[in-house]
Amino acid sequence: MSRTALRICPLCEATCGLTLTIEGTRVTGARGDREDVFSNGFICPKGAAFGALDADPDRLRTPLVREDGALREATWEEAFDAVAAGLRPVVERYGADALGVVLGNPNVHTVAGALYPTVLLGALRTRSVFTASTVDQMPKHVSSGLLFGDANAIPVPDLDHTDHLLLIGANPLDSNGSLCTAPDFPGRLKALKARGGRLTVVDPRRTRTARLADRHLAVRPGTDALLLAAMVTVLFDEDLVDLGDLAPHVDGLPELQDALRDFTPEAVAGACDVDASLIRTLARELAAAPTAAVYARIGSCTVPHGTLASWLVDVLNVLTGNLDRPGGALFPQAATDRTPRPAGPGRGFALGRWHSRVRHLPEAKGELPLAALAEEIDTATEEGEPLRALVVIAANPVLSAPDGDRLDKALESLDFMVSVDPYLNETSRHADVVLPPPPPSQSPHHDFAFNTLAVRNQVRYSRPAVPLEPGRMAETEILARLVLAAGGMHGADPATVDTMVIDQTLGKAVQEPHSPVHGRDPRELADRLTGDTGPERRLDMMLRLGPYGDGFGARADGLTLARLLAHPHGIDLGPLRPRLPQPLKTTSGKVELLPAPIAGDLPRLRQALRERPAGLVLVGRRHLRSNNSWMHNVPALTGGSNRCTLQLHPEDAARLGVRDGQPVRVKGAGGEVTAPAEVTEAVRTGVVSLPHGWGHDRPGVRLAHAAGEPGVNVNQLLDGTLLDPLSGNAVLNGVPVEVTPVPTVAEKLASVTSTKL
Ligand SMILES: Nc1nc2c(c(=O)[nH]1)N[C@H]1C(S)=C(S)[C@@H](COP(=O)(O)OP(=O)(O)OC[C@H]3O[C@@H](n4cnc5c(=O)[nH]c(N)nc54)[C@H](O)[C@@H]3O)O[C@H]1N2
Ligand SMILES: Nc1nc2c(c(=O)[nH]1)N[C@H]1C(S)=C(S)[C@@H](COP(=O)(O)OP(=O)(O)OC[C@H]3O[C@@H](n4cnc5c(=O)[nH]c(N)nc54)[C@H](O)[C@@H]3O)O[C@H]1N2
Ligand code: SF4
Ligand SMILES: [Mo]
Repeated sequence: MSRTALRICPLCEATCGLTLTIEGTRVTGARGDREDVFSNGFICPKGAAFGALDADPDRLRTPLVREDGALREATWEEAFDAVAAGLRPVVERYGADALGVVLGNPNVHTVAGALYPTVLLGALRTRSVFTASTVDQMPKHVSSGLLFGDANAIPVPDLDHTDHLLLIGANPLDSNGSLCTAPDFPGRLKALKARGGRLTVVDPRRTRTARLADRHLAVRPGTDALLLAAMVTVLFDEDLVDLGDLAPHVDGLPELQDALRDFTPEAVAGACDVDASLIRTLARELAAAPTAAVYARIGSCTVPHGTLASWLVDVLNVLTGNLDRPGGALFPQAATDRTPRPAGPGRGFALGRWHSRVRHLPEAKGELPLAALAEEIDTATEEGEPLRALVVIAANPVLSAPDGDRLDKALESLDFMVSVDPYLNETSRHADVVLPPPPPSQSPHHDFAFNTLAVRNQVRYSRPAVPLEPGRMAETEILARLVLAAGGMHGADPATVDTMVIDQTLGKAVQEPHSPVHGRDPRELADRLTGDTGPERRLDMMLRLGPYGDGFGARADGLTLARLLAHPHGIDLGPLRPRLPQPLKTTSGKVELLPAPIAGDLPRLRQALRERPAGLVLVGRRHLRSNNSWMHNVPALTGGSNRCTLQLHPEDAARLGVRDGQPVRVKGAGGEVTAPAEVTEAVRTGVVSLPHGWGHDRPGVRLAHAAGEPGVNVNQLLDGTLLDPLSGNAVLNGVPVEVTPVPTVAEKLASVTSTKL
């Protein structure tokens, strides 16, 4: 007999509601939940493959522990004993910073990843923290930190209401959106066009998103900051700046105008490879639209001027009066956000409070660049101990970060490593202990992170669709036990971690004058919490303290976990609404248009005016049926156009003597790889494209299907030296490479024969 269960899809940022068909304990089908308040039935091929991904036979079922050099299956007790015995001596002997923590992307897709890593970092007090953010969106955090005083205050384009969307370096038709949570992003873009709105796409590739656009600019990779700076000068020069209602909340307008004066359309046109007149048109169109939003993603962040580009995106939103207004770019308000404090000056955002040991790279948001992880392990300096041990949670940096070969060796040299990962893959195979989370059907789901980035305020929660299999441990419990084992409290009841967080949070809340629970007894509040598990009680607490919460009885119809559970398709909380000045936490209490670190980085941008790469540059791409490094093991999601090929333009192919399908050698600063050529007009001339997350041919990896077509690791072309200096973000796009055809066997034979003759 089959039944159905609702489950929010954790496979990308779109957070679609799914209806799973379940037979026994197995998910046999997945379709879009038409009644979901946010996704209204949308589903993509990944969501449809939920069952196959969930039941992947290569998912680990028990913990693994290294014994005599080899990993063997173990009990949870043995595994956590080994974790405590492996980590504690390192901390005690070499200090907190000798133990590093690496957090990967799936942490933003799990309840466990949202609730426990912060507790872990608090317990460990290590400064050796590395996450996927520094191969992704750290430039956006830094720009938001500097502009708004809060690194997590990221304005989101009002997709459903805007008249004009300028979309830069993003391909939501394949990625389904990022830092802009919008189930059915493709449908929302089509609706924008259907209501007479305009879509402009800036991307060196003619992506599926670009094909939908009214205008597509194939910019030269890495030059968006120049393009956007020139748009700003046009707005000033043509008197198109109009802050509207924002004016009282903005500081630094004259200084901004002055700082960007040199970046005229004519000055940047050559570097960007975009006509000056077209740049003027872009600026005029943006200013003329009744409402407009500038939105940029990976292609604007993972480049040498990532922070400047991210900053200029919001500068343009401000100058056209579109920040914080419907139809523009607004700050969402999630149900689990903290109680908004009254508007007013805040503490501001500090960068570089400490530095990495080897290259002295500044921290950003408490993190060091992931591109520096290998050297922090393999390089001794006089300043301190190298990393001796690592806790890796949901991260596969051997494939995701620059120079995987070096990192591969470095991981091998560690005293101890623990991975929380469902697979034995390129990274986790180095672990001394692997702690596998259960498959998603057995885990609860709430989008703590993505609701703060969603195009509509809403709240949804799914309980596990299937009970935990015998022998499984919930990922929330795995991480709670990890906190205890790493923090010197091995063996304590994992529930104490949740109790501790609840006590601390409520203890603080009752002291805050703006909190709905000000002055109340925290123990009385804790007793009122509902939920079957510690994490559910924490969710209940956050909902009740949050902006829509019941304030523990203070607001009769406010949100609680119980109320959310009564609405299995979610609760709609309305469209995005203006919130300024409340979200601002700068020391001035205003939007600071020209923060000092940004001004300090402008000379480097000025230099870029003169830079023109002579050879080819590499960019990445994503495929709809894939996700970073971990989805190549499901037959339904592989094959067809989802292949690790080097795309290049027919003119470049002809010049290099490369034929479609022929193997080509790609060489970068960090190494070389060989991949089949795909000759296509989808990339502009001078640009080649290779996707990331491939290269599943290392020994010890247990990914049977992926190993059949392993692909190559694009990040081996990087040596980790190219970074955006303000954010420490790795440069993954616009990287210089050399491409040469590899002669086929027949061609080699022919050349041998001809020399003989
Ligand atoms: N060249 C190039 N490199 C890139 C990018 C690029 O565009 N170009 N993109 C970058 C970006 S944006 C990102 S976010 C990173 C992503 O890189 P990573 O942070 O490494 O993330 P993933 O590859 O998505 O998955 C990491 C690990 O999580 C595991 N995992 C999957 N589900 C779960 C779960 O429920 N729990 C746990 N504990 N583990 C789970 C997977 O098995 C995998 O080992 O890659 C970056 N690397
Ligand atoms: N199917 C699928 N979905 C995913 C993922 C996945 O791997 N597969 N990964 C998820 C993750 S972790 C993230 S962060 C998001 C990313 O979401 P997106 O940012 O939408 O992802 P991409 O498809 O990499 O789009 C980046 C685009 O930037 C272009 N580009 C490269 N260099 C430049 C440049 O210098 N300037 C400009 N203007 N454009 C440039 C590339 O050609 C590419 O089309 O996707 C998420 N969703
Ligand atoms: S778009 Fe993303 S969230 Fe929606 S079904 Fe596809 S993978 Fe899941
Ligand atoms: Mo990402």
